[in-house]
Amino acid sequence: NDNALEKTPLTLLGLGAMGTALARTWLDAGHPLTVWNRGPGRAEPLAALGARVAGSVTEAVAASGLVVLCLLDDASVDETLDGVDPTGKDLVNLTTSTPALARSRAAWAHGRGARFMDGGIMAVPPMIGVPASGGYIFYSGSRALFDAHRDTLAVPAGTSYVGEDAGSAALHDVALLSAMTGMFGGVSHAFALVRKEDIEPAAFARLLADWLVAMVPSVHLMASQLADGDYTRGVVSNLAMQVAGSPTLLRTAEEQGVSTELLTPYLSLMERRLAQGHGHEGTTGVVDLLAR
Ligand code: FVH
Repeated sequence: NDNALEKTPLTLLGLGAMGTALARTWLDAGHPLTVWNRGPGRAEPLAALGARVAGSVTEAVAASGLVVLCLLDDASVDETLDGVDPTGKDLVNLTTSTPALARSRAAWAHGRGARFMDGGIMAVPPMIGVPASGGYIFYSGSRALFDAHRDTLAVPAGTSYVGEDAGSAALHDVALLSAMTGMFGGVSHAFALVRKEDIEPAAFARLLADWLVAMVPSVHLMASQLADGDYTRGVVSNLAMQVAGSPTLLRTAEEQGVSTELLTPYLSLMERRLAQGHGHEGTTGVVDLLAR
């Protein structure tokens, strides 16, 4: 196991921006590393650092007990694993995936005598191998695999094991990425509003970042309301007031010549919740409207 003095050998399939960053940390930490990439050219810099370059996926998988995948998407994982015999291997897929596909991949691996974990990387490549960056990776699936390799897996980034359900890491990952997507949507709209004015982007960015940081703690209030079902507790800005302010947001966009397409979906949900008689709540009830 990873606590042994010898560093655990491992194989990495996929040497894109993220795969290369991961590989460098394992090589720096002294792990014997076998790498494979579909296209040419990506492995050479790693070979110069001591990586062994496999000529095929089959050769790469055969080289180590622990096999990590970091490919573009689910289709590339399916293509890469097609025809591979994973018997006796510990497979860790760090490619961004859906929960359902992570579960079916776990079933596929178990059916062939392999252990499987899915992972969701909460970091961008420059954060890999930099503990102070706060980057980490969600893992779920075989607890035995996680326990056996936790030291090796902790080399590139912090680890957060979120359960035996192989789909759990992907669900956590995608939930956080979805929140980030909404945030970037709001940020894009804000920059579009001020773009044609005499407002310095860097100065505006500072205001924007500070405002978003000030608003972030509201997620904890939302969580506690969801936990006990009381959506009125602790509300400081009620839904009725927020919906009354919506036309101002929309009219300002029109005045500035900016599309409202990023704003209207969320504002429409707030209006629906208000129409159902929840004006005294905050916006937590939107979560219930989204659940199908
Ligand atoms: N980079 C990031 O900021 C994010 C941070 C959070 C996690 N994501 C996920 O990490 C996975 C890999 O992302 P990446 O940044 O390494 O992506 P690329 O640099 O575009 O490299 C893609 C690699 O996948 C290989 N590949 C693509 N298609 C296939 C295929 N059909 N069969 C086999 N390999 C394939 C590609 O190979 P090549 O083009 O060099 O031949 C690269 O090695 C990803 O899930 C992110 O969501 C990154």
